[in-house]
Amino acid sequence: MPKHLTDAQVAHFREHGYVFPLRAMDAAEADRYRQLIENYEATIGEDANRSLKIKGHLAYPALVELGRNPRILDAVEDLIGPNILLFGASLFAKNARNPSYVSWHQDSAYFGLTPHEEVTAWVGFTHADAENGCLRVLPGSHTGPDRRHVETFAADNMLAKGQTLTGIDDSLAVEMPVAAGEFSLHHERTAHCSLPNRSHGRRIGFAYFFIPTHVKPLKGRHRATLVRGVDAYGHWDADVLPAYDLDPAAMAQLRGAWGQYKDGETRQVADMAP
Ligand SMILES: O=C(O)CCC(=O)C(=O)O
Repeated sequence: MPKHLTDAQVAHFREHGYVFPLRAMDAAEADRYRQLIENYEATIGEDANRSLKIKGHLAYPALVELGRNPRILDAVEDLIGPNILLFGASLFAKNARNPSYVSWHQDSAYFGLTPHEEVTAWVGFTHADAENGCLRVLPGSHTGPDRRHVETFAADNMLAKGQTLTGIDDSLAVEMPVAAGEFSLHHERTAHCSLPNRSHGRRIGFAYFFIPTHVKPLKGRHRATLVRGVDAYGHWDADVLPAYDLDPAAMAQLRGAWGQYKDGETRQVADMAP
């Protein structure tokens, strides 16, 4: 019997590559996470989107803890089994009345994992809806291969390389609205995007990237954190977790991973030598 999802939700995910909305925490707790992000921005003096990426959760013990939230992990376990690694997390904060958007893309094209069993939990620190630019998915796209992305580096694209899938029929998109404290799940191969925030409020979500322990990196060794069960495979080294807010050792790992990604060392799977 599933732990959080219904049988119908598991079947929906398997067939369509996404499921929502699911409750992780109440709205007041979600608002405390929003405050955390905004306090971080006040401390560093810039938009947190510029730095809380790829391993953004390593900035704060509270963000690592959210990656262990039992309601999120129960739902993830229903899809990928009881032995779970968290290998990354990224902030996606869209300011009010702002042109920033996320183009159609597949996470799998850049995650460099095998086999393809990663599941992303997108957690709303505010509500997200059609007006403020919630996540949109292309149902059934998770069954296809990793497609080549055009790297546009477009100014308002929130993705580091402006990576874009071409030829998607946008009329088939399904919006995934969530309330503050709710989350959605999507498969790494599910094509997804989001439109600009046309509302008067900020839209903030944190995306957590989970894999079963048998999944390994296509190239080299990387770091992850065992968040549930046991790791009988040892494909990953352990993350340097923060002992306190903005712990320099954890921040160095965060910056290293983000730097490697955005400065071009991370290639899309289509461009990787066999
Ligand atoms: O929050 C968004 O608008 C996009 C999120 C995204 O691309 C992801 O969670 O993989």
